Amino acid sequence: MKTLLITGAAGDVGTHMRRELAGRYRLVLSDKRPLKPARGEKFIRADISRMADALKITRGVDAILHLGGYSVEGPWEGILNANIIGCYNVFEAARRNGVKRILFPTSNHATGFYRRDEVIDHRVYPKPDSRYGVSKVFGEALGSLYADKYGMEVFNMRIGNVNEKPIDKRRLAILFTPRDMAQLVQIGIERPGIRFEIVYGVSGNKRSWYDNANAARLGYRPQDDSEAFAAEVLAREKPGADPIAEKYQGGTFCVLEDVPNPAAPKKAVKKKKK
Ligand code: 15L
Repeated sequence: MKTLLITGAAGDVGTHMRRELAGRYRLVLSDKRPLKPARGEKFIRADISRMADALKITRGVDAILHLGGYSVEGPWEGILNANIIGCYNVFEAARRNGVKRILFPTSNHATGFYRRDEVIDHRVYPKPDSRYGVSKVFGEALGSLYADKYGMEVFNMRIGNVNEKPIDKRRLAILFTPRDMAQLVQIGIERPGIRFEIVYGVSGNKRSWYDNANAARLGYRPQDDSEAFAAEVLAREKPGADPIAEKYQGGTFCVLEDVPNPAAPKKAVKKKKK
């Protein structure tokens, strides 16, 4: 059984992947937040913005699912530390520790400034919609360098929205159910001959704005389609959304400056003295 490191394992997507991949891989988990490992899992608390930590977590693993990082638009410093420095540290530590295969969850926000009436494939030039999107383009470029220069095997998934159901109209196009993600992740780990690939991490959504032929070529057969929820989602969609957000695939990321960081470690709340 292969050993898979999941960084950012305490987050939502990490939690889904732990459940979906349990029993298929020996799971090594890391996060800067605390996490209670289940039976058979190993947890290492680590801050990937420190190279020593990145070296520690990548030792002795067969593949890495690098979920750790800042996952929304936010202040540059947070993105810089987690998604530029942290991402570099994970790739570099993997190289030094002889780990060849990295699965990099890039994002739909790496191409978020393509219009919703366009269909794009894996060969389009990036058009990030946010600092966060730029950091994902950085990760894709870093993976390209490490594949070409050091022979690493890099599987980039431009992830949509990981959820069981679509939460709004935009997500009808980019829903990515946990079981479809687990299928794509397994292709990324198991498929022989990967050097550098970009695929879209989305379910088989009827309203998709991606031509995901590259994922299909590699064997991806999504089981889910957001269409089953379309009527219900559209009925509750409020009119009058921002016209820029409506026009582009990245939605509100195209206009927002800052949203709360879902991965921020919780601050200890001091109890008031009575
Ligand atoms: C992303 O890249 C984010 O990581 C996730 O939190 C969602 O916001 C998703 O995109 C989305 O576009 O819905």
